[in-house]
Amino acid sequence: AALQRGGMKIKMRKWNLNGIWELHRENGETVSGRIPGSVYSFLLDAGKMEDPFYRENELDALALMEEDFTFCKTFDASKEALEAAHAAICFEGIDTVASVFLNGVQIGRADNFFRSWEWEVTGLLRPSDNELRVRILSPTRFIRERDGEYHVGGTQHAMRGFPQIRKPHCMFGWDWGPRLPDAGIWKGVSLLAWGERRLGEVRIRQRHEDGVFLTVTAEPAGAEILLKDPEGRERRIPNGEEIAVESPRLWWPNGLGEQPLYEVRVCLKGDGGEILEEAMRRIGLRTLTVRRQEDEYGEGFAHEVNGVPFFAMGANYIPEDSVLARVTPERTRRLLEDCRDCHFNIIRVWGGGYYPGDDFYNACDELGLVVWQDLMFACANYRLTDEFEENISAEIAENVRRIRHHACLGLWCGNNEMEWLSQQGKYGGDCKTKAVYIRIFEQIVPRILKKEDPDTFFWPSSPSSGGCYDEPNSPDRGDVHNWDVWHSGLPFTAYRDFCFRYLSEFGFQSFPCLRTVESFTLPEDRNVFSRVMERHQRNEGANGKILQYLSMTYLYPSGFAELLYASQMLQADAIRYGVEHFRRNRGRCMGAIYWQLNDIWPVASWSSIDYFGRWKALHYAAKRFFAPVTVSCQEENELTQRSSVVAQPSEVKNAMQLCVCNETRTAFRATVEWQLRDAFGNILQSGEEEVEAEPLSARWLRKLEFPQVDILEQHFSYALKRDGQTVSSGTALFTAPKHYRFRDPELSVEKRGDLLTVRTKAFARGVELYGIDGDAVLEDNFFDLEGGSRQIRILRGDAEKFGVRSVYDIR
Ligand code: BMA
Repeated sequence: AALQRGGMKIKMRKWNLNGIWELHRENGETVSGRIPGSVYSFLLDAGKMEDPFYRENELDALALMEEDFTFCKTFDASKEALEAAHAAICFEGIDTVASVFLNGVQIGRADNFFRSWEWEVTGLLRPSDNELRVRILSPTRFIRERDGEYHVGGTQHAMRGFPQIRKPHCMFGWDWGPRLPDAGIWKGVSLLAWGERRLGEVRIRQRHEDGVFLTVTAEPAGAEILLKDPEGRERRIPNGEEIAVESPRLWWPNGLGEQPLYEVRVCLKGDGGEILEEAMRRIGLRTLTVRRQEDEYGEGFAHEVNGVPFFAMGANYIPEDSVLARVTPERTRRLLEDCRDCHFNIIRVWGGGYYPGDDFYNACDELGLVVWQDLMFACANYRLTDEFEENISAEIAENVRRIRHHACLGLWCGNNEMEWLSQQGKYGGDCKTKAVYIRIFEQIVPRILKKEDPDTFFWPSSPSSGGCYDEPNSPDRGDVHNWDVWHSGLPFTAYRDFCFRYLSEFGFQSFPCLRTVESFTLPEDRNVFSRVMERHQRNEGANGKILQYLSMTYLYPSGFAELLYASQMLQADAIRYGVEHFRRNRGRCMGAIYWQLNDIWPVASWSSIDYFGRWKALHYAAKRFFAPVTVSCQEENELTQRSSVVAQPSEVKNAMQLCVCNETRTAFRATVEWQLRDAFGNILQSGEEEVEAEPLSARWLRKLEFPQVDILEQHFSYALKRDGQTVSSGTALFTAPKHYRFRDPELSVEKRGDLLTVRTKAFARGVELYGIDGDAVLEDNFFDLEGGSRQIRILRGDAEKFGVRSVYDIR
């Protein structure tokens, strides 16, 4: 029958079925809204639900999810669709367990958020009033019932039973995220129609060896292939045969070179030469792998691009919003640009969220952000049935095929923390769950990857030393998650006790700024131990932990806003302390990816950019400590040698040692200047040194000793200068900031156009310029100022009135 429809020549057609749909609730209520969308987005847009982020509203929003929901749409089908040899309904993503009906006939069943679904509907369509119905089961009931039959363990921050469903784990809660397991149709829906033939898989392989050789293989074999270079010159290349790329332009990560991109267009033509279907893949010419080499310390772990090992600098990415429909390509792009602008060269997509959409990878290709891609398994055990194996195999194959051609793809990683935690017997890890772990992540997953993407490096877990439960979190091999600072409560000087090979996680929490706290609180909630503030802190007791760390560093802040500010200063210093140390040990250590880049809602967390896109002190600090060329200081002072002021008197050595790090491919010649200053910024002693920093190196300078220094009144400052311009700079104290005798800097700020001028009368540490009536992202912020004034450009934002503070105000 299909052939009689005369579909032989019909080209692939696609009709969008997004837009307005209806949501039917169990109580008979009907709400209309937009797809892609969800229960929460429909109810929020219709004004039928309170903001789930506000105060304790999360609880009501969670209770809602005990219902089943039905999403419906009616649509007309064109003559072309009715007459085509094949017609299908395609869902790019359904959240999650659902039955789908067209005109009363069940066309499919979905049970995996991470997969797309295409169901043939040939013969089922009618010219008008086609009714598409998606019935979604309550996610909370679903996991409870399944887990009742067979329990699988997982992190206590998510709802019990969360690993029972292939849905982003963090939707059920995490130690930074609320329990808001929404349901819906989270990606596009369309009606497809085509004739006899369709485009199939497209595979692109590169060989780099005295030139770059490219093989594009597209199905069917008759498909035509065009290659367009970054200058826009296009040529036809043979399908399935290797060609040499003329004057190839290589793709490099941010900071190491450019990101030229080539376009591969695949085109299926009909007998008369008419185009039936087209597909496009954008690629970058590069080799990108991980170099593991045995050495005197153990085994190295370093990304290698075009044969050059580089130091990975970046952060961990988590889902951007509990209500997925609010994540737009523009918002994601902005977040990623904020990474590029702070000199990130990598981003880790963490395994408890979801595989981002194509826009994410396109942006990373363009911005030079290498992606460490976890598969979506995290902090859990799973039950390995045949059905589960088939389901995850299809999920992985589909996502790998979608993502594998991207220039930015740095590696595939099996999961987050499962090898490490199950080795410790966490989440009920017994022999059986360990055996299941090995089967999934050391057999099933690598087999799929070998078939679908043999050219991309595979790593079984993060952290891992290579698998088989062989010391997964060893400091001497593979990647490490280091939580001595924060979870284990050690002071951040403890980062210096280790020389890890590659940190894929280490982090430190802070509160978001006052404007963000105001978004979810009433004035009476604005105390960090209030019920609402505790609900917006998912790592139990951690508001107290922030105060614990605060006590080691700063005076007790008397105001709420100053406490928020102090927490951010603390976080920025902690991570800076770590990153600078890791970069100084470049070679042995080859990566520092801090936990975490962003937030899923407004919350106290490890993020450097909050839910609203506001930069915390840490993000500004990252711009300084991730800069391609930096000077940093390893101080030996009271903090590194005495545990408290009442510790037995002992001699404390006061010394400063500077180090220049160059993470570019060219040598850098510059001058390092240093000064010993008083609390007003006056210079008491100074020196300078010419340095030539080799490409991709860390270079120590001679250690400076200050046996006579007055540690409470004097401090150290340093800068790397080239052609009169400061490339990198910083200050270091000889005691904790709480004990330094800061003088009132009488800070002032003035705005003229997009320029802010800040003035100080004394040494001011951590100068923050903040919008009072709006937001602003500045070219620099939370910086140290020795005296005089400095001009700062506003990069974006609507703030007109600005306030200013510094560490002096933590009192
Ligand atoms: C790691 C991550 C996350 C978690 C974070 C902070 O373990 O993989 O699971 O949110 O630390 O605890």
